[in-house]
Amino acid sequence: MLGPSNRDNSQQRERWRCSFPLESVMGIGWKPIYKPQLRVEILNPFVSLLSNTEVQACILRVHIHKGVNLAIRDLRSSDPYVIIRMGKQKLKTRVVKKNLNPVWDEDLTLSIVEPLPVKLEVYDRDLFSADDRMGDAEFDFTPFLEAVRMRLNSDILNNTIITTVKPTRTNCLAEESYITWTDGRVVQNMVLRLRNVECGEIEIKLSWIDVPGGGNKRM
Ligand SMILES: [Ca+2]
Repeated sequence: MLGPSNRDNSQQRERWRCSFPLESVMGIGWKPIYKPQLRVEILNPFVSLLSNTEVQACILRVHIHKGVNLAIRDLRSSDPYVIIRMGKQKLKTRVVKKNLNPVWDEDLTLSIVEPLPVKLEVYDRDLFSADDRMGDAEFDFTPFLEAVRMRLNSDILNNTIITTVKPTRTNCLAEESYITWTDGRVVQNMVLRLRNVECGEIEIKLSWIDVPGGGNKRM
């Protein structure tokens, strides 16, 4: 039997609980490919993903794979590294020296307290002067979170495409981004076109980390 506070919480969640067409949740450019159900029940994301009991379990892994055709900031090359920021969190990769197509293959992890946009910046490391800017980008991981919340199971074929996010004027995608069910989890691959620079793209992959003792065993 629910106590007064539990009942209040339950009623609050019920007030947020609505049924939306998937397109209205995913936004323009969203294209359903895996569709065992055409309508899903969506809770307000702040209530469902980020309730008090689940905050510690919300970890987003951003795999910084590589840069392609980055800008020259030294004589003939650059010494690039990547910084990602979300709210007050700031993480960075190592420096790859003298390389315009660096492969970092590094995982940076963000604690998700609220789904803010993630900003990515690229810099050229300099020893005797301030590091030079090599462009920036921003990405929204809301479609990825919604795919995680579908709570798909392992009966799905590996590499099934759950969602496709198309490049638009307002996102930094250089090409279509696929959210897939890969190796038993939801992942999203993105190619980000850098802004405020003459050239350059960064390839990343998002995934969700299980936290021992957290509430989201399958996230
Ligand atoms: Ca340099």
